[in-house]
Amino acid sequence: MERFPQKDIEIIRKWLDSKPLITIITHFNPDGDAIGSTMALKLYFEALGLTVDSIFPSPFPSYYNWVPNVSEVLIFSEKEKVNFANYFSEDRIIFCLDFNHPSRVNQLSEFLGNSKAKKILIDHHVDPSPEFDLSFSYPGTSSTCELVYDFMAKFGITPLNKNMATCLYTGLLTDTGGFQFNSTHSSTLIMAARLIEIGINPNEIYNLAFNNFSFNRLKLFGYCITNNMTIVEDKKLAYLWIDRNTKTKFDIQDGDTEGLVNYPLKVLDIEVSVLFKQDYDKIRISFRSKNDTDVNKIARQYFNGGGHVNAAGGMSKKSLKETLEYFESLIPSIF
Ligand SMILES: [Mn+2]
Repeated sequence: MERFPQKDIEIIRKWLDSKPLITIITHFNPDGDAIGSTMALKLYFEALGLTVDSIFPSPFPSYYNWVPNVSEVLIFSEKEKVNFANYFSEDRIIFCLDFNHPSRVNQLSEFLGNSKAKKILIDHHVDPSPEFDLSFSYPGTSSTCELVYDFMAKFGITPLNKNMATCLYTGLLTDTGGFQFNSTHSSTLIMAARLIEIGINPNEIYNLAFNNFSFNRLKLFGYCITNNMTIVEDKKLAYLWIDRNTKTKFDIQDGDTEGLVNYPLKVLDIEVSVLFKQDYDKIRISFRSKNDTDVNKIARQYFNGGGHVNAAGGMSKKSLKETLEYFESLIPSIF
């Protein structure tokens, strides 16, 4: 499928002609792709002389504080909620990056849902909701960063600079798990090559994005793998859980459990991994697979979530114990 058809590019060109204010918003708990795509597009539009406000619905993990210009992002807080209405006014163009449904922006979903502004979706999650004025939804693509890169190439006018390229590479690298997932296509690697030609430092970005643990985070991973993991060998499945006490014990930050769900997959014979995290009012669930087990389908059907074939998220309003029991009851039929 041709991405960003020329007729749609011309529509956006027309919308941007009068130099409207631009809002860029991404999903809550922003990851490397959400952060990278937001910052790259912000820098690009600013290079075109436009004024851009970028918004994260919740704080970003501190280990991404090196992403170029990320300190300029407005981070939603309940206390300042009224001020955030301004960023959704009718005269704006709103770019929605790396999510497929207004509910993914949490407390800002009302503002976004009710906004009369033109809304443009650029995303790679399946089944986007229909309310966007322009929807560039390409599931199967490595990352929203790859799509933003394509958009910039089509839109043209100003070349990519090193900061934009660093932002884009961050999302490309993290959403493919270091170019390991099925979503790593030739287009993904060609893009990576172009970004290296622009002058990014892939080794440095890799270390900043992946080799950035605190000692507590490392110990937490070790603890959970040792004490809180069940292996179902005949199903090639492992699942782990983190309760609030464990979080307190290791004094971990939001985002520090990121990546733990991938560890069981390091075992040759494990093909699906699931992580249950006890939050204040719910259990957050992460699914990963390294074969064709469609965890998106499982997350959607049983755990109010979704995502991609090999990586998805869901949640449960039951207790941790009940959620685990429910999951265990499903194992014989879904795996
Ligand atoms: Mn993404």
